[in-house]
Amino acid sequence: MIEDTLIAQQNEAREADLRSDYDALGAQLDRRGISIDAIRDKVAAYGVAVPSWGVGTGGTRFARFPGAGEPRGVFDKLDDCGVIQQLGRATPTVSLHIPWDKAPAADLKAKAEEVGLAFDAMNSNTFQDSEGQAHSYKFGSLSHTDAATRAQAVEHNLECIEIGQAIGSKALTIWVGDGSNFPGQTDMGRQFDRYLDAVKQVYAGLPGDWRLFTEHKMFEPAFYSTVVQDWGTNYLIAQELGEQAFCLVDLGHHAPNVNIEMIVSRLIRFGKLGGFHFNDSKYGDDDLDTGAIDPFRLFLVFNELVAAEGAPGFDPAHMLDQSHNVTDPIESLLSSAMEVRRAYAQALLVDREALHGYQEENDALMAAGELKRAFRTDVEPILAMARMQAGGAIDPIAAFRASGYRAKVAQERPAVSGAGGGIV
Ligand SMILES: [Mn+2]
Repeated sequence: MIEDTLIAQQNEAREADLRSDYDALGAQLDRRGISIDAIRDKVAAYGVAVPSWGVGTGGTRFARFPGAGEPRGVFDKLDDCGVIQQLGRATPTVSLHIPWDKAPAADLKAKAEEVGLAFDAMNSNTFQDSEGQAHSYKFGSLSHTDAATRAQAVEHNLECIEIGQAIGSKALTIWVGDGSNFPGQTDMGRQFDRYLDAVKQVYAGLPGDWRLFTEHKMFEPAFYSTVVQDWGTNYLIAQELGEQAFCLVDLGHHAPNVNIEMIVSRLIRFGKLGGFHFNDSKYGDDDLDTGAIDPFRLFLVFNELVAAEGAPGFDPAHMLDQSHNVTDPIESLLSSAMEVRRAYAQALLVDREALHGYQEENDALMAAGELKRAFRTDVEPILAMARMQAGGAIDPIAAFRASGYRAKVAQERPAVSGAGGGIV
C-alpha cells in the first residue's frame, strides 16, 4: 500500500488551487440553482467495482505484452485493487472471477479487510477449460448439446454462489461464450432451450437476498451467433427466471452505433436493469478504457440513470470491465473510475424540470442544449474534492507515479505468463 504521508504531501502542493477551482465552479453552479456541495456528496457516495482480472495486463488475439510487477494471483490482485481505492476512493469493491481467483474464503476476507475492500458480484467462467475438468467447453457450456457438460457448467455456477456467500458477495454474473461459428452449426431454438433449462437450475440455487445478472454479447468467441446475443434475449431470460434475475449491460457488447442509452431506458422501464460493465469501444468489443473514445455516450447512459434515481427497487450494480494492453492497469482503472464518476456528476447537473418542459413542447434544440450544457461543465474540481476529503489523492495518477509502487512490487513479483488476465 501507499504511505498516507505521501498522499498528504502530494495533496499539499495542489490543495490551494483545488479550493480556488472548487469555489469558482461553486459560484457558477449556484447561478444555475445547483449546490456544489450536494453534488460532491452524491459523487463521494458513488462507487464502481473493480474487476480482479483488470489489474493484470490484457492482450489481443495476437499477443500479450506483460508489464512489470504483474499480480501473481488473487492476493496480489487485491493489493493492487487496494491501492486503486486508496488513491481514488471511488472503487470500494472488487469483483472476483472463479476459478482464476479461487482461494480459501477466510484468506480472501482477511486480505480484503487488510486493504480496505469488500466483494462485489461473483463471475463464473465457463468459456474456457480449467485443469482437471471432466468435460470441455469447446462447443458450449450451459447450452451444450451434452447433458453432462451442461450439468458441469451449472455445478460451477453453484460453486461460485457458495464461494460468494462465504465472502459477502450478493450477486452472480453469468456470461457465456456459447454460440456458433457457422450457419447451421447449431439449432438456435434448441440451443436457447438448453441454456434456459440450465440457467434455471442456477437460479434455483440463488440465495433469497442475491441477484443473478446475465450479460449479453453480440459476438466473440462465437462469431456467427451467440446464445445471449442482445438485450432482447437477455430481457427474455430475466423474465423467464424471475424477480431476482436482471440484465447486465456491458457497453462494449453491442454493434457499433447501437443506442445503448435507449436500451438502458427500456430495461429501467421494465425493472430489469441489473447493472453495467463499463468500458469503451471504437469498433467492437474493444475493451478500451471507460470514457476513452466516447465520453458523451457514457454521459447519456448516466443521464438515464440519474433520471431513474429513487425509483422503487432501482439499484444497478456498477463495475469496470476493460482490458489494458498498453497502459499500467492500476493507472487505467484509476482514470476509468474517475471517468465514470465524471459522467455521473455531469448527469446530476441536468436541469430535469427544464428538460422535461422542452420535451413536452417538442423543443428539440433546447432539450439537446440542456444536456450539452451539463456535459460541457468541467466537474473535475468536484471529483478531486470528493477524493481529497475521503483521504484520497487530488491527482491519483501523479501520486501513484510518485509512490514508486510499481517498481516496488516488480521486485517482489517475478514475471508470470498468465495469472488470469482476461477479457469478458
Ligand atoms: Mn463484461
